[in-house]
Amino acid sequence: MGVMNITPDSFSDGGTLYRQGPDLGAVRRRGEQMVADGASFLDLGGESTRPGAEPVSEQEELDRVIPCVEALADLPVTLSVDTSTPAVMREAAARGAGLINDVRALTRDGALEAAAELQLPVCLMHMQGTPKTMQQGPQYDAVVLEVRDWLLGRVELCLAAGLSRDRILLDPGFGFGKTVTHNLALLEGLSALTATGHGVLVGLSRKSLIGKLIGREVDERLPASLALAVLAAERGASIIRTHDVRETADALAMVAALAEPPRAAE
Ligand code: 8Y4
Repeated sequence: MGVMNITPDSFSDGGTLYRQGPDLGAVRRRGEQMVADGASFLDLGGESTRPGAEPVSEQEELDRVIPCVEALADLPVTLSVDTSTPAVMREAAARGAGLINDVRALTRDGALEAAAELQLPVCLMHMQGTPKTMQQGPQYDAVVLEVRDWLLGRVELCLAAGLSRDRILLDPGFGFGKTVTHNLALLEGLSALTATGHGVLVGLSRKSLIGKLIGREVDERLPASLALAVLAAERGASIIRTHDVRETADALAMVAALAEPPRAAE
């Protein structure tokens, strides 16, 4: 899954798809490149969720995301909308989006109902706190179990609202209200999520745990991101969210090739 940030202030990729509004030419080129590089999903986000970021209005989010969905709708890829806002879910779905990626796991007013009505696959991500406050001393007694049980509680609410289980992906939300220790425990315990039978999506690309563990700036985190992607794939993750599609697709192709039965490769 390739990341496309439609925000002026992206810390991870410098806001290159936005200049006083979405730069649709740049969006189209980046989308085509990510598809050529092997993306199965493009994740379009109009809200910055970095620690301390200010919220964006519903109208602003619509103005950022919906033209991009329109600009990319004919590409041979599933368009994912990174949103917690019911109106964005509805408008994006009407223009061909195929996945709702909600870092708030459909907790916003009306989000559960919108997702059920649209019958789109959803990714439910775990976050402790809100983007503004989440990195101020996150605490857990048993992070893996708490994250899993919270997500499974959200799954039950989704099922009760009419979503079908096979369209629900789970994501531990690396970096969202977690210390480095919590993130490492979640990566180590990823099988607790895959064992639920739900597809698991992970986002580790360029994240600050890399900076904290090995002291790399955000633009120097690709090799470490690939190591994490390979580990997550080995531990059963089905979708890897990344800023670097070509490199990640190659790394995952090797994981897949090694998992296949021996054949005459030479
Ligand atoms: C450097 C690189 C600094 C990345 C910060 C970041 C996830 C997600 C994000 C995730 C799902 C981010 C929208 C945060 N992370 N959605 N979204 N899972 N499902 N930060 O892990 O990439 S945005």
